[in-house]
Amino acid sequence: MSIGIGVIGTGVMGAEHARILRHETPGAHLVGVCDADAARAQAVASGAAVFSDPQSLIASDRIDAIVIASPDATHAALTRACIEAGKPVLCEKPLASSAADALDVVQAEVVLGRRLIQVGYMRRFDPGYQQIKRVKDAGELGGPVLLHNVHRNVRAPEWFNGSMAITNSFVHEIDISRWLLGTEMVSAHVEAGPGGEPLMITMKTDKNEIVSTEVFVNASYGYHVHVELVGRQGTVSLAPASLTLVNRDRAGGHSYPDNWVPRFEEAYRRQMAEWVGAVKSGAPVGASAWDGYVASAIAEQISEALAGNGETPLRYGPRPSLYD
Ligand code: ISE
Repeated sequence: MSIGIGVIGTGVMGAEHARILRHETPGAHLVGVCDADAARAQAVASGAAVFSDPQSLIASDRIDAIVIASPDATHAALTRACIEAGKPVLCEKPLASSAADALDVVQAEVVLGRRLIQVGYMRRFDPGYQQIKRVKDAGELGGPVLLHNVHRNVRAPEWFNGSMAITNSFVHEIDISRWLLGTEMVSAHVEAGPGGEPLMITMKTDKNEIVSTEVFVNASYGYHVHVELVGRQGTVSLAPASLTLVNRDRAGGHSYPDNWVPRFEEAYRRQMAEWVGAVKSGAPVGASAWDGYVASAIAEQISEALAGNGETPLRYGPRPSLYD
């Protein structure tokens, strides 16, 4: 049976999810889309239905599961509406724009007693990150002591405001670092460079590992994400994510994409395929609502620290057994 999917939000990510669903996801089909900009929704629908509002899309009996890719501030209310309708969701990160709203989503799922939410922390499906996790879990490097992350964008998206370098960009490193190391973050320190960026964020885990991250959302030269895991007997890092090396103008090297869509193309494709598989089997994969809450809670506390003295212990509520 093919799963009928609705996509809420048809900006950069909604359009990409719709494309992947239409052309690259066996076992699912795009039923309809909706967006505050009706013309944009129409362009992405190309033949699928265009719903006038998210509520009617969620309620449609032709739609079995929903992808949420609307602005960050709408995620929590829309995921709660999907939980009320009993429909599975792949929600773009972050799960919510505040820790309190993310916790409301977790609580709604706990009341339901069933996991319906997967948060779109797609790096968990990237072949490079997966290989790093395999090497680390096999114990080939000895115990991990340090994880260095680099997160550089060409320029901040035009819709960035306030502390979105933390709540929208750095949340990726919070999630992937927790996933790679399998430990929980307990404290953080943040500093900003001249004029406010880049940000340098250092977290400590409950096993005393150090997680350092540079977040530079106006780095100009290309979209560049990097990580190196340092163990007591060796290190493993991502290789340049380029298929070719070009020699030209007396220089040689690999190229960088303009943004995250080409860089994480394979991760987005695998994420969608595995989510559709999970919808069918009922066995969840990827980042849970709890993971989404922890990422947003840490991001919020680090944003507050940036406005203060830069240091913060990290606190979150107890994890419900639904997420064990
Ligand atoms: C964007 O929203 C993403 O999710 C990208 O993966 C990230 O690298 C970028 O910094 C965010 O703004």
